[in-house]
Amino acid sequence: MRRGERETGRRYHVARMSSLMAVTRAVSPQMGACQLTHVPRVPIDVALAAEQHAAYERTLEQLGCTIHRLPAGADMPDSVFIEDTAVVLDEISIIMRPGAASRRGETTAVEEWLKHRILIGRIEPPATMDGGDVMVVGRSIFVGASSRTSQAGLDQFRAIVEYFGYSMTIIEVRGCLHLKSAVSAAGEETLLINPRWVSADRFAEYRLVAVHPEEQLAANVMRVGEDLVYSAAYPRTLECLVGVGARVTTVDVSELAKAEGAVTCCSLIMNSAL
Ligand code: CIR
Repeated sequence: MRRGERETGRRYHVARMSSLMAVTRAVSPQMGACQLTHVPRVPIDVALAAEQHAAYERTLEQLGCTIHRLPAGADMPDSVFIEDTAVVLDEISIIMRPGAASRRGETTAVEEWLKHRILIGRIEPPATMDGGDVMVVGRSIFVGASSRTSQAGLDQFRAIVEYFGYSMTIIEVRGCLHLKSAVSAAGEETLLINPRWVSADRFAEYRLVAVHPEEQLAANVMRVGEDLVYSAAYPRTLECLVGVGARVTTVDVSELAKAEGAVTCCSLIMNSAL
């Protein structure tokens, strides 16, 4: 048997070697008091949200990630949405300064975890930036000028990422919370996009898959190696992704969506070599 193979019943599987890490953060008991901008407040079943989050973590494990779950912060209803606290590149992690004041305390534990593994940069006050506004596709970084990310945040972020040789493009976002609510990478050459919220013209060099018109919230998809993780709530758009050859695993994140979260928000994915 080769390394990575294991026998289950009569069939042999090649187990995915764990080369990725996913940092997650537990669902807060106070999640019902989360920030909301574009969706109405409805009751959240926090126990169900925690179950969905655990199933999301198991999916990431099955796709080859080692999970490191940080505990929920006290009085941090939104801390499960760890993506907004840092942007992890191969060379450096940039600690965000979230646009919502209630979320600023979330970065401390994340920085503490990251600083032992990778060089740290920071968005400094009074600038603000949320990680949900940052889409990395290879050496190209697109950053949303949303209500959470200020011009000073864009300027500071540009100085850091251009130093490391990335290109950075600012994208206007309308009608949704973050850039990655409107467009996200389904591959190195393919983006999933809601053209109502972001201009498709800005991404002319990519193959664009548009969300189904009846699924406006469907533009957030997460890459895990060669696989995609996607919300089960958008079956029509899922068909479009499968139609372009994507290998997609769906997860039920209905309770997290009530807090205006989606799949990318709930983890920081990085190479385990870091
Ligand atoms: C917030 O408004 O900050 C949270 N309730 C949702 C954050 C979702 N994060 C993301 O899309 N990256």
